[in-house]
Amino acid sequence: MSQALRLILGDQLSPRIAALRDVDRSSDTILLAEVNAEATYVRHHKKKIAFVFAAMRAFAARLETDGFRVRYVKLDDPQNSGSLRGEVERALREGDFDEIVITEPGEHRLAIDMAEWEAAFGVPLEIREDSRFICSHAAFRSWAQGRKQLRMEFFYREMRQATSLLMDEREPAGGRWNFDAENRKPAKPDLFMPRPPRFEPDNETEAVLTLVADRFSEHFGDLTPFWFGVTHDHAEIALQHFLSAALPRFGDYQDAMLTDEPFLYHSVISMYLNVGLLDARDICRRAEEEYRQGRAPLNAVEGFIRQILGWREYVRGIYWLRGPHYVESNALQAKRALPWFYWSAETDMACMKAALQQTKSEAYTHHIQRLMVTGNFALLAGIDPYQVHEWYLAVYADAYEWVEAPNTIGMSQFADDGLLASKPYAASGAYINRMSDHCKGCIYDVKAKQGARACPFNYLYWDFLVRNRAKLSNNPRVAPMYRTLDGMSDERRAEISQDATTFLETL
Ligand code: FAD
Ligand code: DLZ
Ligand code: SF4
Repeated sequence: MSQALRLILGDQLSPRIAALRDVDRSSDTILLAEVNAEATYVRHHKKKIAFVFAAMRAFAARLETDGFRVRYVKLDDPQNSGSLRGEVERALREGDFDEIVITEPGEHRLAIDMAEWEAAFGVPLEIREDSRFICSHAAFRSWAQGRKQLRMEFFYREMRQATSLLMDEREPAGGRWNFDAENRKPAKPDLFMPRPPRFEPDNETEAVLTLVADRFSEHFGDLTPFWFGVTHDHAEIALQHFLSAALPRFGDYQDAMLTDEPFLYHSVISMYLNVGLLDARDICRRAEEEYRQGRAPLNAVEGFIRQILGWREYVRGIYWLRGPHYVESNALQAKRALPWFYWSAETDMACMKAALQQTKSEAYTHHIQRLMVTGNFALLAGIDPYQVHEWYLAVYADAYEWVEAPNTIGMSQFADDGLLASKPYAASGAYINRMSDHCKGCIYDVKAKQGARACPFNYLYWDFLVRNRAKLSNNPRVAPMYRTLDGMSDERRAEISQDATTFLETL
């Protein structure tokens, strides 16, 4: 009888994962391995490592309860070879397998390594497509083929039609594809805040926390309090809480920021979804049901579904389409080193401090904090996009390269020359002031344009446009800003350059 070794990665914890299709309980072995190589390819946030290990252990226990044969390798197993390749090799040596079955990984780094395994081990290797994604590689390639621009909005409309999500016959529900124009309200601190459910660590999770504290003490981030769910049941509670308590206002306050409310009306499910504790199709269908049952308005439900059916599927398509060198893109030739305060959170800029402190304590910030605060600052300051990419990959509990890299390199840093974004997401302090309560507690003056007290985002914004004129001035969406810049006096332009130089030298 043939015996298969089925490898499940730390972000593939779904009972319906492709590698488990046709699994034979009596002969096959399912391998999960906590390995140093995966915990350190960037210095992941301690909470992220603890989350992945604890969720892996919980999933392995569930598989065992369901009668599967599981080979689970803990990080502190004395025999642990330290890498996935090493653990597969060791399992093959110690067992009698005539086949390896895996689901494609979420990163070029591992995909390149795994493609060599069949030859290296002399055992047939089957690599299955990851069917958790709604858009297959072939479907994305065929959508992208022959298009000059790969805009998310058009991809998203086709996904709506292909899945029938939020469709009334052949028309989009409510007569429009996109309700974003209604989704830009600043939040007030006195609003009811739904806040995500917090879960007490069980004994196994406590053991993981001890292990991570011991082995990864040098890594970034606060390990405790650890409140993430680690099972499918926990993730389901978090999703249900979001659907009933937060989704109705998700649209309205999607872009808002408040210093003391890290989560606002966001779902805080990306870490669960990305490791397989939740399913993208299921989430979208259930969000639609909230609208159909009259429990959530269309602007909220459409905005939410667009993030998952649109953005999430789209960035994954781009990642695999553009290949392993995409992360090295640097269209704006930005060379400055990542400032140390990205790790320490020691900065006087109140908006940056809030986002960075929250990153350190929660391994989470919401999209606008990532894009318009930490990402915007790195863009304006001309930070090397590869260093920005490594930072985002390390610090968030939901970060895997297939989703992080296009968001950072493309959407946030414009390093792919506009493949993803039709214009750079660059903004002065006025945007942050409009969407948040940060500026009133800041030592900088958001209204001041010049001098030591002026908000750094203000002069950095114009200096960014000056530095990147050759690349950006012909972009029709940026051209109006160049007209404003060109209307400024020489003296004003000199002040901008002086303020920016003085500030950037302090980084
Ligand atoms: P919500 O705001 O509630 O959105 C719902 C879901 O939609 C999210 O859980 C997520 O699955 C999906 N989603 C929303 N926006 C995006 C997007 N732009 N791309 C892909 N999926 C999206 N998301 C990650 O999952 N992992 C990352 O490593 C990651 N890195 C990012 C880096 C940068 C620079 C930026 C600008 C964005 C990044 N995002 C990333 C996208 C987004 O910020 C997070 O998905 C979101 O903040 C997660 O919080 P939430 O679950 O509360 O999301
Ligand atoms: C993120 C992560 C971590 C921290 N540790 C492990 C691990 O020990 N074993 C494992 O199989 N996977 C881990 N992962 C997830 C992988 O890094 C992830 O599968 C790849 O980055 C591809 O997305
Ligand atoms: Fe941020 Fe500028 Fe506002 Fe300070 S004044 S919080 S630096 S936008």
